[in-house]
Amino acid sequence: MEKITHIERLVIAAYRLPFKITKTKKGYRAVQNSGGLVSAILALSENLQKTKNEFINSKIVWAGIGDNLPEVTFTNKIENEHFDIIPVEIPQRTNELFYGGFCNDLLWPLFHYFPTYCVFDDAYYEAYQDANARFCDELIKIIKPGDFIWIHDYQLLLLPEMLRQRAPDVTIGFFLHIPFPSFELFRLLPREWRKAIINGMLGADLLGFHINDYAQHFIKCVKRTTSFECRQNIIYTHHKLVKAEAFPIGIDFEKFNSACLSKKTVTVKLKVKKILSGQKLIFSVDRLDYSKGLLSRLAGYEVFLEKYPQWHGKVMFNFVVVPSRDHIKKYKEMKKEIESMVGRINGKYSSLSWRPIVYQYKSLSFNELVALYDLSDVGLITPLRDGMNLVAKEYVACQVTNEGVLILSEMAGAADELSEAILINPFDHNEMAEVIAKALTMNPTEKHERLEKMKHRIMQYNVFTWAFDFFNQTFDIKKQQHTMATTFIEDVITKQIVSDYKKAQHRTLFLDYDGTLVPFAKLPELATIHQNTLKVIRQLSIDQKNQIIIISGRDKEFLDQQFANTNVTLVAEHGYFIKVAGKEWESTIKSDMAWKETIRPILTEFVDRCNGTFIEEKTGSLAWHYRNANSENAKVRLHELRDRLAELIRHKTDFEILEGHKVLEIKSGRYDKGEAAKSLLKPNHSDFIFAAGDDRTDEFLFKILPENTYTIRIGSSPSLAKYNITSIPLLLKLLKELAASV
Ligand code: GDG
Repeated sequence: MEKITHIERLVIAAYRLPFKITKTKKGYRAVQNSGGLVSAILALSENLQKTKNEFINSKIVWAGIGDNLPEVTFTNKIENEHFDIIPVEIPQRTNELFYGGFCNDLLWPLFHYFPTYCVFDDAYYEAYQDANARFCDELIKIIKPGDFIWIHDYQLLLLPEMLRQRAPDVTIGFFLHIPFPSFELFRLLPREWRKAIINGMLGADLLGFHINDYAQHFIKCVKRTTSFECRQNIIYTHHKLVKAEAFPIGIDFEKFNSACLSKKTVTVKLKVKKILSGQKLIFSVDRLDYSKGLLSRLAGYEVFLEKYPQWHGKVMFNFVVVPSRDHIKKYKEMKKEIESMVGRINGKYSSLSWRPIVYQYKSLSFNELVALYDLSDVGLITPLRDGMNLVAKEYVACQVTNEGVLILSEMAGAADELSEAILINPFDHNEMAEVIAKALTMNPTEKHERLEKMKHRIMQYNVFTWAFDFFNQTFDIKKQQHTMATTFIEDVITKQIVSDYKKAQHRTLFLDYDGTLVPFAKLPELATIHQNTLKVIRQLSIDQKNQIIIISGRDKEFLDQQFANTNVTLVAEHGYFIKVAGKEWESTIKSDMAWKETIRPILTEFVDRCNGTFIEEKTGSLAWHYRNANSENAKVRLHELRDRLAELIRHKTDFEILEGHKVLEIKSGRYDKGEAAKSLLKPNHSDFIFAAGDDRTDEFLFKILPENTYTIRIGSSPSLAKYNITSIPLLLKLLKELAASV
């Protein structure tokens, strides 16, 4: 598959259109909205136009809900210089239950760690499904081959899979702008909703989160909700790979930075300076929301006023709250509480000539915002939980004429990149008071050094890098999907294999044992080889042109019993031991097995805690089998065990975890089936190579074999193997055909 270097058309799907739609004489006209996502995509579109960038070949399409939708239909063309707009119509009542209900009464508080604010209502969920389906219906009408669909945020978690069902080949990226919570929070959702959300998201090719913690939380939720394999950041769903990755959203650094010196901003700054008349300025701006920590911030500032009377009359806190959702009861109450607290603090500390807090409940113009960022001595940004927080980044970009200090909550995603800010716990009011005092007296050199490092970082990874990084990684995962694609073997391929086999003079066949030649049984020792299968293997192995290699995780004694009196080469314990046909067993490595003493007690503990599981001990490994346990219990324990072992592996390198079918095996880290196969393949010797296996241990084998090998994986999992075959009997049929063909 060739490298994708451009996008034919970018289609954004996000809850709200980036514009309010107004009617004009000529038709409908779109007027720009504000907000984090809109700013980001708008900046991207402007940049593409300005630089005549050919990465995206046509105008960006944006599908979303408009503000006065009843008037707007698809027959009305909506003009806009940046986007082609696709309005999605959702009946008002559905929208209330969907957006006001499921999104803002459930997902928003839950994902921001406010479980007590959550409202669980079946009608909300139905509306959420309905709204996502309506987005899907509209998108399906316009999707063309080559489109890149980029879905945004928690309002549309079901949409990726809905689209995938109806347009299987389309490229879908999804980006979540809020945190993804840990499983402890996520599991509060009813089981059915949880599953639907995870499966819904997994319809995408790439899932983007602000920081790695959120991506890891998501992966953990996938593990606990589905049976899909996850390796590092890749999830192996039934038919494709999906990647979950961190992409910290950036800002248009240049735009903010250069605006500090614009004429309009300078005029605002002069006015503000006059009002300040030498006082230090602390500044914050946020939407009205409980996640932003507004009350806690006021409480911290109050402690500061109490502890540091020397600052009275010398500092002013400009506390700007931008109106948002204030028709909702909880928000209305919060607004009241904020206003009463501001009143109380001002009442307590004000003098005739000084007010400690200047509270504004309004939206600022861009130049006012930039002027206040630049002029302030302290940016006090203390959300209780925030996906990223763009304000913090904008604050840093705007430190141009008066360098200030950023105080930032460690609960904001932005804290990962802005580590030179003063990071605080926003619940700790004493700490907040202390750091305000520290920031107000910080020396200019320290301020400058801290800012420079942060500026450099956000200048490099700006909103454009963010978007292009996302696009490029989507292309990468598409390529990987292609490599791992599941192609079921068909008659024509079988015929080709048989014909190549017949022609060949030196053939090598690698055959895994469990799940490939023999079905799984209740106990490993019961999975013995069937006489008919053995007959085929014998037939194959007596052919002088053939080298038959049974390559298995089993121990050597077991393999000796099963393949007694056959002329096959045996590989036991994933390559720890090899017995070339007609010779004796040899171990391939000399390894120190001291780690077993650490692992054995852990596995014993898990056997005690999970009924039906058992340990199998081999020379080079210890295996925990859970095929006979209740699958729900086993799944939970398996995750715990993986976590425990992962913790140990971080400190040790002498063993590794290998996962097979219903077995987790810990083995010495220096060998695998791939290494064993390499040692058995004579370079350029075989003119026909064939390999069959059923689980991820066989992927090591598939990986190292030459390009022209016929590699086959049993089952439908994505694989490095060229082909998948649905069942063991079908593979045996194929082997029989090979044996009979000469
Ligand atoms: C969500 C996530 C994530 C604010 N007040 C004014 C104003 N703004 C602009 C800011 C900034 C944006 O709005 C706010 O972005 P945040 O990131 O701080 O917060 P959310 O709106 O909650 O955004 C958040 C973000 O999505 C992006 O992924 O970072 O975690 O919750 O750009 O400048 N702009 C103007 N006047 C204002 O009064 N002009």
